[in-house]
Parts: sequence; structure tokens; C-alpha cells
Amino acid sequence: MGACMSTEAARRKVIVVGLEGAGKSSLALVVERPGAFTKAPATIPSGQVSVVNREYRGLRFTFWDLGGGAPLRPYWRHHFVGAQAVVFVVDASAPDMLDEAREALRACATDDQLSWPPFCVLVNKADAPGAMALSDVTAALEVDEILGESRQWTAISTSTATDPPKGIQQCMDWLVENTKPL
Ligand SMILES: Nc1nc2c(ncn2[C@@H]2O[C@H](COP(=O)(O)OP(=O)(O)OP(=O)(O)O)[C@@H](O)[C@H]2O)c(=O)[nH]1
Ligand SMILES: [Mg+2]
Repeated sequence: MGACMSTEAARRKVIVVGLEGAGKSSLALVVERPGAFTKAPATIPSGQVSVVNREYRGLRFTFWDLGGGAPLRPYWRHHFVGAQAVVFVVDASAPDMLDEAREALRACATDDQLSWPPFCVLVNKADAPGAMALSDVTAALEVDEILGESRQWTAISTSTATDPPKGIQQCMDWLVENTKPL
């Protein structure tokens, strides 16, 4: 495993996008330091980008946590080059933001640089009062239509506010199994 870790073939660049407040930075913290949090970590709205690393099942993941505020979204694409997967985080407890989230998802999926990478849609804040069901969120996001049949994708119900966190290991396992070296 040590030898594997040191090779280029073990590296995975994962772009983490989604609207402001969806839970991207919380996810990044929980992924970086598993077991360190018993509820969603306190965060502040992100600036353009922060990067966290995590070694998992023989792979070396780099998660690019991109700030989701509207003025920041035009800059997302400057970080897309070399991405091997996209994690798109959506807040299941914010139904009034779903239309905007759908258009942000569409913009990513139709970007030339992201024409092939697999997408993992995290329907986050599953713990929150009034959180919508996974299937209702994916229907509202039109995930089937936007990500289509030719690309690998999945949708996972997640929460970083439960102990242990919900769906995060499933996300990591999916990334191991559905990403490949460039
Ligand atoms: N209940 C609940 N709250 C969460 C969860 N994940 C994140 N939060 C909270 O939601 C707020 C926003 O989380 P962030 O991780 O900063 O969101 P973000 O997507 O990075 O937001 P930007 O950096 O502005 O794009 C914080 O108060 C988190 O503690 C979750 O799974 N459940
Ligand atoms: Mg953030």
C-alpha cells in the first residue's frame, strides 16, 4: 500500500461544488479527520478554494472545496482541469434553493472539462428538520436528465451532523470504485 500511495496512479482529484451553505466545507473537514467531529463542524462561508487530503483504501484523494456563493461560482471552472470526480453537495433542508442548485449542477455537467468525470451527488443535511427525501431532491434536481445514462453517477443521502456521519463512507467507497487514473 505504501508503494501504491506514492505513485501518480493512486492520486485522485475531486472537485466539491454546490451552493453556499450546502455543507461542502463540513464534508471536507469530516473526510479529512474522520471521527474528530460529533456534529457538523462550525464553518464560515468559504472563499474561493481550500484543499484537503485524505488517503483511503490505497488512494490519495485531494478534495477541492470550492466556495458556493453566487459571486464565486464563475470561478469554479478554473479548478476543473484534471478533475477525476465531482462531488455535488445539495442541502436537503432548503427546498427553495433547489432550482438554483439544479442550474449549478447543469453548468458543471455541461462544462467541457467535466464531460466525463463521475458525479457523486450528496443530498446533505438528512438529519435536519424537514429534510426532503433523497428521491424528491434528485427529482427536483433533474439528476437523471442532467447526468444522463452515459456518465457514471450516484446520489447518496448524507449528514455530517450525526455521530457517526451518515453516507460519508459510502461516498468514499463509491469514489474508490468509480474513479480512475488520468
Ligand atoms: N444539520 C446539518 N447541518 C449541517 C450539515 N452539514 C453542514 N451543516 C451546517 O451548515 C452550515 C454550512 O456548512 P458549510 O460546510 O460551511 O457549507 P458550504 O457548502 O461549505 O458553504 P460555502 O462555503 O458558503 O459554499 C454550517 O453551519 C454547518 O455546520 C449537516 O449534515 N446537517
Ligand atoms: Mg465552504
